[in-house]
Amino acid sequence: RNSKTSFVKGVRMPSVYVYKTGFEEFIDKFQTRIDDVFIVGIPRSGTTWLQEITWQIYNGGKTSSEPIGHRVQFFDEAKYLGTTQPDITTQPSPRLMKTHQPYHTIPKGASDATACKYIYVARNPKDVVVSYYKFESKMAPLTGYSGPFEFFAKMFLEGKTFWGSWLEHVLGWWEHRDDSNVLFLKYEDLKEDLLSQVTIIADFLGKPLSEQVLKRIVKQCSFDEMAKNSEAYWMMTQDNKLPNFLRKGQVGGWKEHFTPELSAKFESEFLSKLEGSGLHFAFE
Ligand code: PPS
Repeated sequence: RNSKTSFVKGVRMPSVYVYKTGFEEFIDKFQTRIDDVFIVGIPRSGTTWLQEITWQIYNGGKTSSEPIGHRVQFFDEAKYLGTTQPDITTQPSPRLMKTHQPYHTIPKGASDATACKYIYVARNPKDVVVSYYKFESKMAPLTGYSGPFEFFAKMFLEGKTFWGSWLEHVLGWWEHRDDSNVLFLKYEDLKEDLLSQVTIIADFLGKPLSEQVLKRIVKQCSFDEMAKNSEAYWMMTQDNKLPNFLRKGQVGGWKEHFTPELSAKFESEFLSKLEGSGLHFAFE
């Protein structure tokens, strides 16, 4: 790994986001508002997709070529010195935000009057690790990774990639799936039937939309349509060598990268530990 790691409340984060800028204090002091919405997921689980869907729901099916990080801000980058995002703390309501924080570090309202909403998206870990590796390899000059996939996968299984263990992250949020302010989604379900998932999201947000607008959002948030607007999904650092958040947008791509041994490790380290939780993933 090329970049430095900092720990924020025990969570492994890229140092550039937190180094000497007090991100931990920022989390402690952050005041949630009742109409805040956090989109949450471990990196590469589909958070950009959910940012775009949520923004369009709030904007009646409009589209925009403004960078997604300006429309739905990246909470974890709020104290990054190089950020081009507006200051989250002074943004008008309703604030839409994206974060990779696990449940235990996410800002929570002190009372019902300040409780906000969380939309969590989980994705099968085999596709996550491939997507994450591809992303981090391109990020190599900044926060990334320049070694082989096998070693990255080992770090991922050990919870040593940024934002920590996939298993703990997903299960930490899964425990709260029935909280009234939490909506737990799966990437594979969005791929399978986007209309029903967008309808569920709009209802959860208290923004019921006409069939016509829902269908428009579904069309506009397909991978191909979003890819046409790819300017909106670059990293916020104005360096065109950095990756676009969109890559392939498929389920099952892991098969091209996994050996049978690695697949068996994912089964024993992660998937067998989901048994009894009621959480299942589709892998193709
Ligand atoms: S990041 O870097 O943490 O913000 O990544 P994140 O946005 O959470 O996840 C990126 C993966 O989501 C895919 N994606 C989509 N899939 C299907 N449809 C749409 N519209 C869509 N938008 C983004 C993106 O391509 C990444 O997955 P991979 O497998 O790398 O393609």
